[in-house]
Amino acid sequence: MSVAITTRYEPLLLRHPANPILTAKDWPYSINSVFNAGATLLADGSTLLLCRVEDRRGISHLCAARSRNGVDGWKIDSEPTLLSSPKEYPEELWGIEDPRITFVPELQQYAVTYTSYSRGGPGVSLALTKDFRSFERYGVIMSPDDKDSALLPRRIDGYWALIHRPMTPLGSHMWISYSPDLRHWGRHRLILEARRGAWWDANKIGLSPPPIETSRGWLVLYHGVRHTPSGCLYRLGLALFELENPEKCLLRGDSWIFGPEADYERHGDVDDVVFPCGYTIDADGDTINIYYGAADCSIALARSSVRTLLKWLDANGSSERRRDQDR
Ligand code: BMA
Repeated sequence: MSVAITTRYEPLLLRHPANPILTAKDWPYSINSVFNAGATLLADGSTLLLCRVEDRRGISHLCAARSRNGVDGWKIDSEPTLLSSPKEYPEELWGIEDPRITFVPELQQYAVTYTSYSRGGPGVSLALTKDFRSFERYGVIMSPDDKDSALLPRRIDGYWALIHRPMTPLGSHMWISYSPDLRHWGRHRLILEARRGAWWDANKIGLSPPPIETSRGWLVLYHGVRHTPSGCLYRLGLALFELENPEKCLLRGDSWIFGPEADYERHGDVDDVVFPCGYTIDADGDTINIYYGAADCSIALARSSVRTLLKWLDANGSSERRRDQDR
């Protein structure tokens, strides 16, 4: 196998000069940190971030922030928008984390999938909302240990499809599951495996923001976790899945496309973490705004272009057949 060695790389995601765009200092009430936010555009064109807020006990809740331009002038809810309710939902005992938002045209609602941190470990929960003020909770839809989940915006062959990341002692890989009603889930299939050995995405990967629907397929940004003697290193990679069969990976990039470099990404409560949970696409249909948690302490923004990401995958991605030779 030949490996292309390059001495320089072109950054695919450009950090916004105003980074970090949201920190604990911006919050209207006392918190420890704010990071890992789901994102969506609202009907009036403004941006909504549903932020993971960690309080000063270590327990997380979700809080909405709205901005006209998606960069500054954030109007933050004056109190938590979605708090864990362990009395009705015991799986939320230790908080709710890392929301991903999918607008579902058929339901005319936003589906929010998030990690509920139970005594039995992290699981995936679902809530539907029209306005990010009231929520219809569906409870746990994937039992522990499972996280890094998002719903596809439309049915595939008549079934809702959810990407998620169950954890096993042998590795944490990305799976897809289907449901007729968003409550009962089955037909579980492995769709993307963590690599092994020295790879940047060895042993543990997970979906980052919800998949991006393009004419070429579902473009997926995923995170890979490298365990190092000084802790974990979170970086981002790219893959493309077939539109009508999202189980089929068409291309996967070999190298990571974004990793911790700026000071606010390298140092925080958890060093060396970039962790996007949401994106918005501008009116040009191409510019993508990626919102990511930095070092589990703040929210930052990086911009790219969907066309450029696809072009990069064409040049740097490999198909299933070639990947099999790497194993
Ligand atoms: C992951 C998630 C994220 C967090 C990251 C780094 O497992 O729990 O919420 O940002 O670890 O701590």
